[in-house]
Amino acid sequence: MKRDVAIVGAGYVGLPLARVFADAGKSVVLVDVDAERVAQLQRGESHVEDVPSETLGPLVEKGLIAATTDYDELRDADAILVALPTPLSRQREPDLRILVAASEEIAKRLRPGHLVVLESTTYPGTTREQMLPLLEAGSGLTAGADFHLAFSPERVDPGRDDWTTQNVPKVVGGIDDGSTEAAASLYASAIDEIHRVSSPEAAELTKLLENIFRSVNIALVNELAQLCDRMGIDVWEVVEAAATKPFGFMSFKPGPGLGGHCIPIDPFYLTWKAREYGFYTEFVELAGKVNESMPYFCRSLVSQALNHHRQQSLSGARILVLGVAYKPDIADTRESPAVKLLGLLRNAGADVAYHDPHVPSFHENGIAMSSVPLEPAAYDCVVIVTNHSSIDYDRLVEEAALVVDLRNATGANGRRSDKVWKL
Ligand code: SAJ
Repeated sequence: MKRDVAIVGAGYVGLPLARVFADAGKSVVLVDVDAERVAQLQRGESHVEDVPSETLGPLVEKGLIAATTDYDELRDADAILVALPTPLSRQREPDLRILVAASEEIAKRLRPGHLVVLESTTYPGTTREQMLPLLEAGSGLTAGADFHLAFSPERVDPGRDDWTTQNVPKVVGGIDDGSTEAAASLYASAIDEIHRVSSPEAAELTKLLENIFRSVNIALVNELAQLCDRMGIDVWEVVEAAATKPFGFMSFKPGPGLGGHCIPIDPFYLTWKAREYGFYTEFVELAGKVNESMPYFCRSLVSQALNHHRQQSLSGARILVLGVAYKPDIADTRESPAVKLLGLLRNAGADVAYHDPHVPSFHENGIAMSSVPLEPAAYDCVVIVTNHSSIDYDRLVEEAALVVDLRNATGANGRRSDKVWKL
């Protein structure tokens, strides 16, 4: 069946993208290798919080959104958008195996007139150096002349509903003007604002700048948090005060480290590519080091709190980790610093449980656990690692014997209470 748009990858990027095109009346087919996920989507059931089943269902019933594991359906689509994971290898280098495999499958179905757009966050050069040759080799076609090829970074902020795929400006950069215009006009049919750049490399680096900007600034306040701990200054008070400056400052908050599938990972895509040019992105790497040290710093904070407040060591202490998702009010635990901290506390001999209203259970980093009821008094220490808004933190402080607050969830009350230790 002819489709306006095919989206390869039905994940947290692909599904909101499908929704926004369907809302604009376009017919969309989602192509994914996960047969169970495809079957769910065909039933109108969503696995992505940002696109609830109540929204997806009617679009599937109307035939505006379909899902398949069959790459052959790409032939009948006018445009092919690729929204696949770009993880790091164990050596923390770009792992493009998923993208390469998909490009080879796409190439077999490529035909003259097709538009292909890569949305996955990756290093500058991926579209032109990796994807283009695979598409040409597998199809016998010539990029630019026979089919259009561009990069357009995804800018999904999971859990956010004020800035959405529809109203966040879309950056597009093609291998030539024709490709840029083809991508721009496709996205313009469903997205409010389009911003053209001169090449896929510029678009790829735009996304990395956005995410590295966050990683570096979070690392700055994380470093200050460690200094403030030694100086006896409340870093949260300082960040809040600096945020009163109406210009020239953007506030970031310290925490137990970086989670998610973007901020902790994307900077290393640029670091890796820069080496090809004999260039060392020292800022980026230092930020990574500082952010990755935070779970260890927080472990020592818990140890100090138990020691000073209850003359207890970590070993044998009953600890409740409150919030294991990688950020508040979502269920995703990927790369979550809470999971790293939980493992460190366990390795130190503590008896650790977790409570997270959004995460009934998880299996990450070789740790598989289920959420326990929130009973603060049953533990020697409660560690607030992810500050979900549904928790009553004042009540927690009343009921708990000791609280270590890594997110300033207890706010001013935390400052005043002698049983609250804050990052
Ligand atoms: N974090 C801090 N301090 C802060 C902000 C965040 O410690 O001041 C931590 C969070 O707890 C989380 C991690 O950093 O563990 C990442 O947080 P995030 O707010 O960047 O959330 P992501 O990774 O889900 O979404 C980000 C997008 N977020 C924002 O722009 C606010 C955006 O950078 C990208 O569109 C998206 O990643 C992506 O897909 O690249």
